[in-house]
Amino acid sequence: MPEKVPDGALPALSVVVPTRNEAGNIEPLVDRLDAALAGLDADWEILFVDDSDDSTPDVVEDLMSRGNPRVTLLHRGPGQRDGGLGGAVKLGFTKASGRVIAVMDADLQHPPEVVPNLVAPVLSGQYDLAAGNRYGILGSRAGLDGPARQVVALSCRWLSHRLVPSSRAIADPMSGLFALERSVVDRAQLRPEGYKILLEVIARGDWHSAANVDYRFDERYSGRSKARLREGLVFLRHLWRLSREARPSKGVAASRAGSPGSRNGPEGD
Ligand SMILES: Nc1nc2c(ncn2[C@@H]2O[C@H](COP(=O)(O)OP(=O)(O)O)[C@@H](O)[C@H]2O)c(=O)[nH]1
Ligand SMILES: [Mg+2]
Repeated sequence: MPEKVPDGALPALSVVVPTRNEAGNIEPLVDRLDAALAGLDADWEILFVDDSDDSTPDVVEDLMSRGNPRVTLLHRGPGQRDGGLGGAVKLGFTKASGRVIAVMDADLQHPPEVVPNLVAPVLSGQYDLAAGNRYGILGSRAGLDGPARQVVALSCRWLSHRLVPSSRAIADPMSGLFALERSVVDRAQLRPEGYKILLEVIARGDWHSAANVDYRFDERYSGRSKARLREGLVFLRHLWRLSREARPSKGVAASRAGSPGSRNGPEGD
């Protein structure tokens, strides 16, 4: 793939990937992102914000030492892992150099091939926030293992839309796949708890218009989910806190991209 990052220039797009023990997923993720973004008319980088105890940082460093110029690693050792997943993404926001920042999981549940569609509405300047949507006509929740987890996911989404009015513009506020203009988080006082960093961004970020981008939520490629029952309780506490500070709905400003004909969204609840 041709090198597009001129010396000294900042990339237009940073892809922030939080990782905890994802050694088996790093190479396929980087390969598929490289292929997916090969046609992007913008420079880009991948920033891994890593809290692993396995060989994930070694795998990333190996890619860097083999000369992949796009890959950057920020490893947090034991005792430095403030905020877990949400804290890692928040740190990624401050360290990423791109004008546009995308966030995605490492385990390939977020197919890298959707990233061009996800970032296009923000790179074009038309929207300042774009969120992946598992609930649209073109989307799918195939990777949510079992009916129980699907019911939990739908209930969390319903609760978010009820308790955090500004989230109603976002069809899937629980998504870990999203992109934003960095001005959305530059001055925001983010206090993420647990896994739902997008909800925190929706509630506290300085965004004005959102696009919902359908995608197929795939099976995890390698390794195991780090989500535990405890995450459910952390989410409820997070939601409760946000609901007490809730700002008005931004529904009027919202529209959709990448999901022609999609009727799924808050109004479909
Ligand atoms: N940096 C960091 N990443 C995490 C942490 N917990 C989970 N992740 C990453 O967040 C993403 C989503 O986690 P995952 O276990 O797949 O959750 P699930 O998709 O809800 O089952 C993956 O890339 C994980 O490696 C954490 O404590 N710190
Ligand atoms: Mg996962």
